[in-house]
Amino acid sequence: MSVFAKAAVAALAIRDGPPAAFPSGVPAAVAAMGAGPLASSPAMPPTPSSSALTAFPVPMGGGAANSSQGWNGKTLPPFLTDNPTPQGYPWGSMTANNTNYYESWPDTGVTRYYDFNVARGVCSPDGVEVQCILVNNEFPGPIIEANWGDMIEVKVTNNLEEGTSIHFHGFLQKDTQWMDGVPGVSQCPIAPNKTFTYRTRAELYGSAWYHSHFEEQSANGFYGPIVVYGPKNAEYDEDLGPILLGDWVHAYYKDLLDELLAPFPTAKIPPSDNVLINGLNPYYGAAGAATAKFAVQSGKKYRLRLISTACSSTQKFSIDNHKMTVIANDFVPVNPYTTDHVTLSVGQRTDVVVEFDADPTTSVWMRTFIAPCSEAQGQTEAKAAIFYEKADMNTLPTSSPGPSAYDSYCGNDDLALTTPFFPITPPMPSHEDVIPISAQSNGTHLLWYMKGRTFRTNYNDPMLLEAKLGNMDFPYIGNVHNYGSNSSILFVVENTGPMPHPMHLHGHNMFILAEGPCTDNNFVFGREDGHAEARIDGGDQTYGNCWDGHITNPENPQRRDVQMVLPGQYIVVQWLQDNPGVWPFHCHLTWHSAAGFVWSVLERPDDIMKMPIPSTMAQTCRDWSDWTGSHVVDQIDDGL
Ligand SMILES: [Cu+2]
Repeated sequence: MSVFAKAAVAALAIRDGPPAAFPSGVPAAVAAMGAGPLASSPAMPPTPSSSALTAFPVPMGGGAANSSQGWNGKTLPPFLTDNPTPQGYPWGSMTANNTNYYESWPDTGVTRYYDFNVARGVCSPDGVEVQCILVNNEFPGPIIEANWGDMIEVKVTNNLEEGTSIHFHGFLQKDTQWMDGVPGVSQCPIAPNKTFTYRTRAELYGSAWYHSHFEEQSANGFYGPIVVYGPKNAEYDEDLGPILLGDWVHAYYKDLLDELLAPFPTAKIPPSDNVLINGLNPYYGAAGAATAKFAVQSGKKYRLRLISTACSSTQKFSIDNHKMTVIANDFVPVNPYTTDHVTLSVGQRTDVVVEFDADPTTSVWMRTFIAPCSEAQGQTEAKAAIFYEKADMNTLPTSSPGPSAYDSYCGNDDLALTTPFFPITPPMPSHEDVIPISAQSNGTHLLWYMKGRTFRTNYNDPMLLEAKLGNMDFPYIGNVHNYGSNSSILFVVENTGPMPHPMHLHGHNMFILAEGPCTDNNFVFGREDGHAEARIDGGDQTYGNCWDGHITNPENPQRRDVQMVLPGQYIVVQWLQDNPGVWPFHCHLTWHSAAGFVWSVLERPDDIMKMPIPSTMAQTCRDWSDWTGSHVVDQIDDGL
């Protein structure tokens, strides 16, 4: 058994009971930082939301200086109104079923401005004070709101003592490919004490999140929700806003990286310690820690924007005694279907409509549970309180979990169930790659390999900027695959190992064509000894293809930007080369993507050379080069 597998088994073995004692938990360095004012926090720009809020106060967690969550528990408007609304909507006559959002979007002429100050601080979302990385001194970070087609501009000031960057998850970045926020791929890291301004269009609409793509800063809190208002594909009365479901670690990410990348064979995948809903969930009832709360009115239907901001775990979401209707997966509205729970792997979003049809005095729990395929210790369930209008808000609910609340299946919903509301039939692919996944030693360290190749970024030399200059001869460790001007690419991702992998492609929504069993290592890896290992001695090998060729819903298959591939299974994904750039295709499980689990797609290089990449990108690299000229960059992972 591999070390990773042993770690998984160990994690599973210990996850049932609480630890013997409440952890004292505060590193000396954190305590020394105190809970006073943290790094300077510039005034926030006015939030674009002008909705009449049915807000009620949400108690602040923990007593540290942050945890504000100004958006938590408030309803959102149908769209932002401080802008033109031709034909009654910011997007005019465009609807969810008359517009192919990959090809056209409203040109609203509106820009939404945000000012993000990124700094280290102390936070205590669950009652345990830890070091975290905060945007504007908040955890989770401020909400970004825009209407479909608006430009979003985020000025980021880096007050960390290390680099940083922001990735806008699920954004296509068509025409702004250099704004994808991946250090060493689309940009140099933002150097300490420098600013960088991201500017991108909200080309798709729905629910998403932003997060740092620099090392594992997101594990310590550097993320926040994004809501892009757009046409409805289902009716509801109110929008209950983002509901962030994220696991939480109590250690600083650099210390966890030391464990993850300890020399073989002592490497260990860091388990999560807790799980949070909108940044809250008292750790074993920790005094002073708050529970997230939501207010609803009996008889109304609410949209809930479930967003997995998890570091590594798969979430099972449910609401006691209530069913829900799925209306979107990631940025893709789907034909509605009803369920009693939702599964979210890392980075995924599911929008649901819930009819709150119980008596007005009702209060119930919403729950998110860390499914047992995840590396977890400590607390594996978070609860948030939902109060109907006549419920006693001072008394927490006493409702019982539904039959699927602790469902252990880690895969996404059956592909047969999930069809996009705007149908698209994928064309025949013009190129196919079979990509088996393996965890193996490179001689000293345990790393992830895709088709026998692993990845490490070079912060100082972003691949997109090299491609712009016509330099397509990338180092082998960049794991770059040049797909030229192919029209459409198909990947068969094969996972014979013991862990699930949430596979994410930047710059695209993927057609999810099929999934199925894939267990025969000898077949997959071309071996005779049953080992789940690819050859890593260089050169492209051919591997066995587990896919039997079937496609689920071939006329209109599921599309999304993250899809889970389960242990012993394959997934088949396809995407259109409609967006020239350098796009990571990676496992979104933080500790996997940190250890080489990244494949770099080089798409339409001839068109990259014609891109009008602004000079701020080069200046960011000069600033980074200056900083690294006098500071050592402590990069022990692959950098993403
Ligand atoms: Cu993974």
